[in-house]
Amino acid sequence: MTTGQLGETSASQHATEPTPEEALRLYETMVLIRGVEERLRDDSAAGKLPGAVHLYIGEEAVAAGVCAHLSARDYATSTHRGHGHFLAKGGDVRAMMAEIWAKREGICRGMGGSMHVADTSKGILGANGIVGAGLSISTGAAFGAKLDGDGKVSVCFFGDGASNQGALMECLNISTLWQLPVIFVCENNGFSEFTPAAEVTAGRIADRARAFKMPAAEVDGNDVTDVWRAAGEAIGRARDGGGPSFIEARTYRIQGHFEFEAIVLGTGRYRADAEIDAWRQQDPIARYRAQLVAAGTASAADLDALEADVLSRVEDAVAYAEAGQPADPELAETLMFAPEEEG
Ligand SMILES: Cc1ncc(C[n+]2csc(CCOP(=O)(O)OP(=O)(O)O)c2C)c(N)n1
Repeated sequence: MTTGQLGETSASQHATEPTPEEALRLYETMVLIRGVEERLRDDSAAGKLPGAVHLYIGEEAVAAGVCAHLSARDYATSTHRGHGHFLAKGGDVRAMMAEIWAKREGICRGMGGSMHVADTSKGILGANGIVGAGLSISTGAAFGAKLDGDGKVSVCFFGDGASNQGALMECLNISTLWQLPVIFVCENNGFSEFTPAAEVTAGRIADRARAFKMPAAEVDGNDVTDVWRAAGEAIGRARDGGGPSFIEARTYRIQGHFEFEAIVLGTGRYRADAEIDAWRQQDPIARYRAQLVAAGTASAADLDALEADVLSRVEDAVAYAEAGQPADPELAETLMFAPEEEG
């Protein structure tokens, strides 16, 4: 984490290192997200999925590091690239997989699909196909949390592209003015669809928050400990009534904007293979695995066993989704509108 950038006002106690148990949970969360995303990548390529998927491969440390500090009572809003946020926030992998496969057993009964996975019972306010829509939803949830007065917080994940939406300014303004318990987490993966951030995004994204005197940190989004530390500080401050914070996590999207982007791009290219390869060397999971082994937190064999266990959960989720019943289109009306009240 770049030091000295978070505000001085935090009254909360926050640890600077995860305990061994917390460290293994961070690793497990990242491995679960990666396992799901790689399986979706393969099933998408095989033509098995009913729609497009936007994958989070390479960005897992952000969701894992932030959500490790949240409970089901807290809120989180997500993006069109939302599987990782859903899983890190405690969403059920079977129910998410069935949703992506458009099955009745899905978390939204198969009517939402990949870009709308949500589970309000766990504070997962939803992935969202509208870029930047989570900003206002999260800020509203934080307002509700503040009125409840019971220490809940709201986290908003959004991309560098979304940081150019006007709604960000409105939300930075009102959350500062009303000292709302919201944490804005910008996942700066360098691209908005096929446009490099440098072509459409002026200045440093975190500076937008600093203009409101909001505590802002810029972290290595491929270093789960760095993310975890900044998030712990920001979330602790919000829980203690210290108001909003902003975290810009610098990371990289290894997969395309969405699977099948090659069909849209044809022979067009928007990034070099060498750039992707360079970022593969910064893989957040491989980096953390090496650190855990070097620190003696776990042996390579322990981590192999953990990975095998997680992958069997992914296989189980796919089998569950495949065996499910197709979504019922008749539900569209009843799920969309509240029933008319009698009299
Ligand atoms: C309001 C709105 N404008 C445009 C789009 C089309 N669109 C979908 S994803 C995307 C790029 C978003 O980039 P970013 O916020 O950086 O997220 P990333 O895909 O990099 O995770 C755009 C422009 C949209 N879905 N919604």
